[in-house]
Amino acid sequence: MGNFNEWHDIWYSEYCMKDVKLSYKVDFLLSEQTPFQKLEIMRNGTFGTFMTLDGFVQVTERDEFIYHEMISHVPMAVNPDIKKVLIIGGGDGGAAREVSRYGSIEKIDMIEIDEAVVSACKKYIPKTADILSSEPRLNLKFEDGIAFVKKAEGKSYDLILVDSTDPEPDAPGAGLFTAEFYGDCFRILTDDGILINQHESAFFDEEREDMKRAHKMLKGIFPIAKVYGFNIPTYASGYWYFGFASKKYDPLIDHKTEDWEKFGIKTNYYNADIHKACFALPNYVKDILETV
Ligand code: AG3
Repeated sequence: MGNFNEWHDIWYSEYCMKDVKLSYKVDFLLSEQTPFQKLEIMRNGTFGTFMTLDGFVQVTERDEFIYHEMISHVPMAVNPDIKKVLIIGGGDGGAAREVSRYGSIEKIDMIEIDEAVVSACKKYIPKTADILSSEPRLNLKFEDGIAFVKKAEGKSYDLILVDSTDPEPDAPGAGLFTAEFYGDCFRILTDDGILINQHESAFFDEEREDMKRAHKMLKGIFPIAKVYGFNIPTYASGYWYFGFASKKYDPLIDHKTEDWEKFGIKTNYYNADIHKACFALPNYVKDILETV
């Protein structure tokens, strides 16, 4: 008789298309229906502990640094004087952790709709979530980000990071991919303001449509609206994008390499060459974005 565990296994699969999936051999740590979404925490030998929301991987211990460095250091290297930061979503804490590394940032308001995400990440993924208990400049509120930006004061933030889920119908992320929401972000950003948003991906059909829609809306609202990419193994196709929208800064013309180096922040993915390169887009992506 062999060891029983060698004779069965449990796999989590995420579908990229109806006929394409990415699977991980897992142990389940948590499976919960919150008031907003299905929250699951699993463990995989290669990627470590990871969280899915409504069946989509959000954060894994192994590759989260890529996403969180890219969402925060790119805007900080364009405007190193950013003082007031707003994070919408980001319940795992990874974005908050990266912006907290700047001693020059004075306040970080974080608006997460789902308290259960924060509790689960504090328990299972302290690598990203520990900061949520220890950072004095952080004001974490559990409320709807859409309602928050609607009532926030004009020109009150230098940087907004929209660290959202996908815009699946009726999911909490859907309202964060609307012209109304981006319009409110524009209003509450200072004249130096920058908006970075989770911008989906260009390869598979569904994400491509979401990406086009987001780009079209941002281009209609902000004088500067670009997208930049990064390699992330656990999101469908392995390559994902952020939007960079601002009132006056161009992410390449206004890239302040030396000022950023002075912060002395050690990174594992982001650097000045990556900053320049990530805005270079393959032709098929240029074509997609030009048609909007
Ligand atoms: N937020 C979600 C990124 C997109 C995931 N989508 C997907 N896998 N289809 C990431 C949260 C990290 N703080």
